[in-house]
Amino acid sequence: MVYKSKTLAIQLKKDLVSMLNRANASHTGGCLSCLDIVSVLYQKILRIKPNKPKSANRDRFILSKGHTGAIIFAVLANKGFFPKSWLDTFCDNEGKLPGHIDSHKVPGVEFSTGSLGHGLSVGTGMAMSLKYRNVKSNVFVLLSDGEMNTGTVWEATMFASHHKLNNLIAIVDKNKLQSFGRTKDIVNLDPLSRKWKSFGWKVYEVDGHNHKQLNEVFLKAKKSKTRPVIVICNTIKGKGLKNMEDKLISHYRPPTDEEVKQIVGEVR
Ligand SMILES: Cc1ncc(C[n+]2csc(CCOP(=O)(O)OP(=O)(O)O)c2C)c(N)n1
Repeated sequence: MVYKSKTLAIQLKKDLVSMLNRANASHTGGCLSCLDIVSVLYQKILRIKPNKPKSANRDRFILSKGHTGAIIFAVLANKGFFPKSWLDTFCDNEGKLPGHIDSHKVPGVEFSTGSLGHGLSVGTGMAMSLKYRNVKSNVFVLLSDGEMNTGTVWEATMFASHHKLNNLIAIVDKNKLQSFGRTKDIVNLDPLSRKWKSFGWKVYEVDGHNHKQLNEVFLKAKKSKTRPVIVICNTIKGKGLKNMEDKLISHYRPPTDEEVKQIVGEVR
């Protein structure tokens, strides 16, 4: 079965490498590790409308790992939230799209992030407010593994299970690398799944590049009756660029002209 989200993923990869190369920007690795997750969410799961980005019953998506805003800008442009030409202004001084994700400037962005560790707390508040108002929407928060070294993540984790926020779905892009090394060497998170279970969450673990698994797990997560859900996605930092896969340099280095040519499939 061919998933339409795979077609979107191919386009996103082309747009992403072009954007990062043109802007000479970093965070290639962290964008590529969550590209498949983002493709499945935006193609198959999130209830959102480009012509009504603020509709009351929309699903909310928060990118807690805000340094990888480029991948969300690429998907929002492809979904029609704003013209694709905006992608050519990514990171420009007077451009439409800043380096980190920004809800004040970009239609379809739910919350500005970049200082790591805050997205889950904000998502928890949103989920609680939706429940109080009896709005049947889900809140999805995409976190990086490195940001779980931050204490606020664990406060939100306790709070959400205490309040039985079954409309909250956290997703971890577990690419196992952060800015200065391997997550296991900096502050080890494992056994991650057991930690979240002990905090009262329903936990799923999947291959974060497998669209079938991602689609199925998100559909299951939306049906949770009493508990918040976390989907731990095992991913590869720099996925899809041979010289970057599982390499620390992918955190910093933009795609080269040669890599863009390979991915886009045409001479620029
Ligand atoms: C509070 C905070 N401290 C430091 C940084 C600088 N910083 C940017 S990305 C990053 C870590 C990247 O690793 P990870 O969080 O695992 O993200 P990914 O590998 O998915 O890119 C850091 C420390 C930040 N953005 N926020």
